[in-house]
Amino acid sequence: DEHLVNVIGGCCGTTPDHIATYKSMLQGVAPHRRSPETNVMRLSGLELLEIKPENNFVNIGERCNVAGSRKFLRLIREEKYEEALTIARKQVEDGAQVLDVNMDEGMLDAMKEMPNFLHLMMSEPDICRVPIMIDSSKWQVIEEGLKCVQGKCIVNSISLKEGEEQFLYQARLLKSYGAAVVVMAFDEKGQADNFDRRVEICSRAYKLLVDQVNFNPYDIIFDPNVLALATGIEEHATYGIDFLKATKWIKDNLHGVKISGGLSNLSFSFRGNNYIREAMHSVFLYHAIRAGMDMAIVNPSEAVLYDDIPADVLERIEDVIFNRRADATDRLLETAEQLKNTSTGEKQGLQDEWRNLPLEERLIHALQKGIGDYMEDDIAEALTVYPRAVDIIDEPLMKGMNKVGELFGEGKMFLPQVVKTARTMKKAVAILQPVLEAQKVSGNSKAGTVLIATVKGDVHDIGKNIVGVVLSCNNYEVVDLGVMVHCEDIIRKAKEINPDFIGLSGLITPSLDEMSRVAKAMEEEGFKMPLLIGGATTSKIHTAVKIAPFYTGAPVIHAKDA
Ligand code: THG
Repeated sequence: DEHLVNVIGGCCGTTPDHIATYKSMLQGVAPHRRSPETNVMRLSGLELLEIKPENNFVNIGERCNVAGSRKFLRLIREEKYEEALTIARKQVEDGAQVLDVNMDEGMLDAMKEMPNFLHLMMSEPDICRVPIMIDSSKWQVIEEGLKCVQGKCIVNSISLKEGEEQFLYQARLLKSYGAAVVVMAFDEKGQADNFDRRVEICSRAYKLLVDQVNFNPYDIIFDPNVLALATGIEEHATYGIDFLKATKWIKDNLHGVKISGGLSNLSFSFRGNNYIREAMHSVFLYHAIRAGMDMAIVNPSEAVLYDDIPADVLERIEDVIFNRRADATDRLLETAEQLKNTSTGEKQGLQDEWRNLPLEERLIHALQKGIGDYMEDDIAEALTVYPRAVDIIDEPLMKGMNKVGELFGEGKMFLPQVVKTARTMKKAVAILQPVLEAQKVSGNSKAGTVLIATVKGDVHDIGKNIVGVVLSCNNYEVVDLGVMVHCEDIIRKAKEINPDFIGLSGLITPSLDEMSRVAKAMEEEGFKMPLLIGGATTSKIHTAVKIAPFYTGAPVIHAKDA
């Protein structure tokens, strides 16, 4: 009578007679009719979550991610599922309105872990009252996950990186599962990292979804790629402002869609300094929400509020986000350093004191701080002290670089500082170059040639580009094949240039399988150069267990960083 049901029946204990009596009771009764479509995004766990303009902003908890939390990874690896569930519960208590779940890690069987953990979540009412975001870069894992969730979930993610056919196939399946979807701004050429590419890819994906699949626009979430800011690499300086501009464009032009992003990606450069990271997150969110961002994958327990950020810190963060000045990264680093050791007694006036140190210490100091200003003078002096130019590289300069490596490893230096250091090294080497040439005995002053590539299926290259910069600053010739590079192309190029080693990079889990494939191909070719494995999902153990056995020509080495 309340028009709530479409089907009536009975199970154990009922008989055909019992069921038959329904028939007479149901004469003239109208079944449930589908509610008209609304102009809002609707998601659900046990409870409905409507995303309307007046909701302001939706928090998606990031912590149940084996790639984004060491603790969660350890708990899953050790099968401590009860404790892993407490991480999910705490996020809901801290205000998460959706929970992201990601099991992509080289040594885990995500096909097993995803359904297992989702089933456990589904039986905890205080967890599963919120919608789930199934996060994986493997389509099969997403499908396994879709079979486990109740309510209307979000799938994170699909993209055009493998072409339209695959995209349409996946979108149709998602529609039949009734899921909402995150579409990453990737295509066959790679990851969108400027305004135009973001607009190009999202418009194309929108047309395909709406016109060809008849996907409900209110079920589409675009992720225009939140990328790391203040990395020290010039090309990255526009990442923040272009994201904000693209967000606004998408909201103004692609009717109905929502915008999301992984907020913590933004501050990877400042790992180890949580205050600056959290402050960057809240400043970026403040502007992103104004540009039209509807939701973001965040750590819901972060506590730094936009309003509490001191004006000078805020200004420096905004300088970085809006790319307002050339020295924005340097100035933010300075602030980060000050906030780290607030009791630092270093006065402005003392800053040049290091010029009075002995030569070797001055060179080391200059490298460590990335100060190139006095390099000409110091190198000229060094040339009168060291017998050969190459000794200057081998001794003080390398000592400085090793010190930098050590500090970076201990989390005491941040990426942009390391990049600056590498540039200073490059400057020193450039000054020495003519002398090196003149003193050269045999014909080779290069440290070596390296062939690097992001493997097939993977569009990420920011880390690899940084490695490329650092290597070339250290006198290597770097041949970079780019992203989504097919195994055959890597082999062909290696045969042509015979590099001293090959470096494979990847950020997502499927890349791990692809790396094993390249190792096998290198074995078949009888290659003899070392293979270096690097990138976010790679690990020492995965390299040892799943890649190294396939290639016997030379060592296979897991490389944590440049
Ligand atoms: N877009 C979409 N999905 C995504 C991302 C995105 N999913 C994954 C990721 N990016 C968002 N999730 C995280 C989770 C954690 C962190 C960053 C992004 C993170 N973790 C700390 C670190 O690595 O320094 C914490 C480490 C720890 O606790 O062990 O920064 O962009 N669609």
